[in-house]
Amino acid sequence: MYGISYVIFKKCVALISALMLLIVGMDEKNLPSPDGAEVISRHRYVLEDYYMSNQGVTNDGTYYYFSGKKNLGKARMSDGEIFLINTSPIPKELKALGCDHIGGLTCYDGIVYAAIEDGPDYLHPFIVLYDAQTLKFTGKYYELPQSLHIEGVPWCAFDAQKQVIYTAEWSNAAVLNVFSIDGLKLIETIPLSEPVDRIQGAEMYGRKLYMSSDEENDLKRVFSVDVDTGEVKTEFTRNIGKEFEAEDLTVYEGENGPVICVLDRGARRKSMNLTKYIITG
Ligand SMILES: [Ca+2]
Repeated sequence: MYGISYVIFKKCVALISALMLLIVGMDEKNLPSPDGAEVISRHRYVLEDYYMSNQGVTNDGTYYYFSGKKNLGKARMSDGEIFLINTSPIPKELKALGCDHIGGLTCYDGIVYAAIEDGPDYLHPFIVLYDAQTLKFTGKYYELPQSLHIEGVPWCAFDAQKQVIYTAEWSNAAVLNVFSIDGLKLIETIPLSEPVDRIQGAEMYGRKLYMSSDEENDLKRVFSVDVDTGEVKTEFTRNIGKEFEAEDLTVYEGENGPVICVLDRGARRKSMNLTKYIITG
């Protein structure tokens, strides 16, 4: 039996959560429509869930994996509910180097790969591996070349076909960095047809790397890079507004092509939206 104080506490949290969701829902009831895409659903996260989900997102077809700045969360894709968390995922050796920020996530074959950086000088960019089932640290991490990540490592994305991981610089990235899965060794860099700025996260679908940009205007576009040619394209324009902070994205196979799920931090900085888009051209 739960104690009466625990039951009251849980009921209070549920009430505060419902009120916050109501306020955010009213705040955001007239969001502009995207160009070149259609919104198919939006899931909001507040309170504890906000701290588990305000940076990164990836999926394995059954579960979403989220990162907060210092946390990890796992949710069912069927209802979006976070049911498993890890509130101390950064390995202590990396904390000792000043690493205090988990960014974008990607996953493959039961492993969640997290981009983790230090600050304010960004001397130690890492990719850290977690067990997707438990969210526990696997004991494996790899330091990336600092010369390729002078403003940290904001995201990483797995290419299952080539068995490589991509990263890029935060500001006006001119190339994609391509790392082997075995030991995260730099294989090559792919020149981009045009620079991409303030990319918060990315994920592969087909031969395209989809990217979420936190550009400093209202557009908050989703770009793609053809990883075989480096050709950059605007996939769609979200028009979400500059009061939102665009974060990572993830992509899964829908009935008629990719479903692109983009994380945004709300205008009050107290809620997250995971918005699903389908591309309409
Ligand atoms: Ca991602």
